[in-house]
Amino acid sequence: MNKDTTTGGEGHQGNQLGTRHAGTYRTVRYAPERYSPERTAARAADFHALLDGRRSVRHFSPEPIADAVIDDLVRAASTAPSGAHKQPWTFCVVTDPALKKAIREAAEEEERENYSGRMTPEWLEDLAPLGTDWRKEFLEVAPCLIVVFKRAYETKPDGTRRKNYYVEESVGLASGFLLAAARNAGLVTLTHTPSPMNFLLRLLQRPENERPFLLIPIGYPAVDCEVPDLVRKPLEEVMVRY
Ligand code: IYR
Repeated sequence: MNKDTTTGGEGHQGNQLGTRHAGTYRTVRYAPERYSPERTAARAADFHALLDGRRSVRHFSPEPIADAVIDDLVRAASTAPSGAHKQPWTFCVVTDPALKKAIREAAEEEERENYSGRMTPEWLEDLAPLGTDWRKEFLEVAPCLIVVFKRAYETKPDGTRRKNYYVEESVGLASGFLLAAARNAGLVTLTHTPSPMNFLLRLLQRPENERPFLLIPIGYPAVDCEVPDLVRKPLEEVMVRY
């Protein structure tokens, strides 16, 4: 985002006089931890190493995850910056086997169509090295599915709508935080995007203002879990210094 939307500041909406309206944040002193240059370098390197060990996993162990752990992962995700601090996301946590099965069946139905015609030959060629196909067994095996919904607007108690801002950016950031939090806890995830995802609105009975954004199976890896031996771009290919 090109603006820091996490802080309060002068409210200007709906008040031409520019006075502070009710709901304007008071400010509090902010002095986050500061480290020595050595500690800073070590922490930066350690965090990179932690995230570099994250892999998208398609082979899960069915071992359950404690509810309190999921709660903290979602709390961590929900700390992400968001447009006007609207936090335009809902994290639906699915552990019920019958619901996971229904989600798998609906996702596989869409994916069967995708792999047998809806995806372009170029797309299929790009996916071939990953070995993915329409089968989504992991949606039933993983102990927990977190379905991230984006909220286009909020409905006030009087029924009027108030729009959210930078919804894609905000929900993308929150989802990234969720993946990083899971990795930090020793859990593995998959960013799964069955397409179209409207069946999730129906199965999870979400309100009109929500649209599915990502489906994230989460758990421990299967004992025989394997991942493609992929290589990440070196720094020179992803960074330009000016
Ligand atoms: N959503 C499909 C296809 C797919 C697309 C991309 I881009 C990937 O990186 C992986 C899969 C599926 O989940 O199989």
